[in-house]
Amino acid sequence: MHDCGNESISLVMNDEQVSLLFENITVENNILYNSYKVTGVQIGQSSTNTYRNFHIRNNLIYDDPDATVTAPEGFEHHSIDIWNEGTGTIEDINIYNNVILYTTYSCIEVGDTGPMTVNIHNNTFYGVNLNQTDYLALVGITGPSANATVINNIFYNDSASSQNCENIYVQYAGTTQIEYNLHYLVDQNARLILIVSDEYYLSDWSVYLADTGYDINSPVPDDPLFVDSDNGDFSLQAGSPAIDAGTDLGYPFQGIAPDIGAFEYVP
Ligand SMILES: [Ca+2]
Repeated sequence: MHDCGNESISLVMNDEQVSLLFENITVENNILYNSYKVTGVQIGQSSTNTYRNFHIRNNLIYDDPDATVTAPEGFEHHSIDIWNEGTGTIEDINIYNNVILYTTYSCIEVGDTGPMTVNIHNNTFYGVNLNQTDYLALVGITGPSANATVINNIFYNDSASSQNCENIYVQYAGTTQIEYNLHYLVDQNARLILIVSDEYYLSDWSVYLADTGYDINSPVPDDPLFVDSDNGDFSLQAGSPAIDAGTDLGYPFQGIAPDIGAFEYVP
């Protein structure tokens, strides 16, 4: 699915006069690219509905890294956008085993004011569109009532230090859990993490762990060693620091422990 005029996949119930239950949705095994607003999946509402038990998995979502077009009309151009402007609950939203490439604003945003529970697990985030001048982050948790877990993900960030596109931005101190992720910055001077207004660079790695309690069990940032990222192969080479470095979240795995990222290394 590609070059859509708005979102590729939109899971939105809005402006209803009654409170509805929207549940048990799976979006899997899609290739989604180059859309006008949200390239991958949008999940949102501005009312009193309850959303629960969504699974967004095994999708490849990407934009053209060389595109010069910015989403117009003030749109934020996310790869996956989850927002709750209402008072209903968006809960048990599970985003895992996806590969998201060359985002133009953020790979995933969890935003707006309503309550949300979102699990971001075992995804591979790779690269940004370097022609853009405004980014959120690879993953942005920007809702004051967002309850997110960000675990077992690879962040391969090639943005320049001048672009302020960190791997993770958490706007409000709260209940976000960040663990067992493998971070990598091509530009070692780029901003790694932004928590509320505290920014951390690679040289601050141990300070970041001590200050926030995030990523304490994550490997030291390093190149994940993809097999052939130039040709779209984001599986892991032997010797990758992502192999057996994750934590068991209940998904199948090889070897002594789960790997970090979307693909388990098979010897
Ligand atoms: Ca493993």
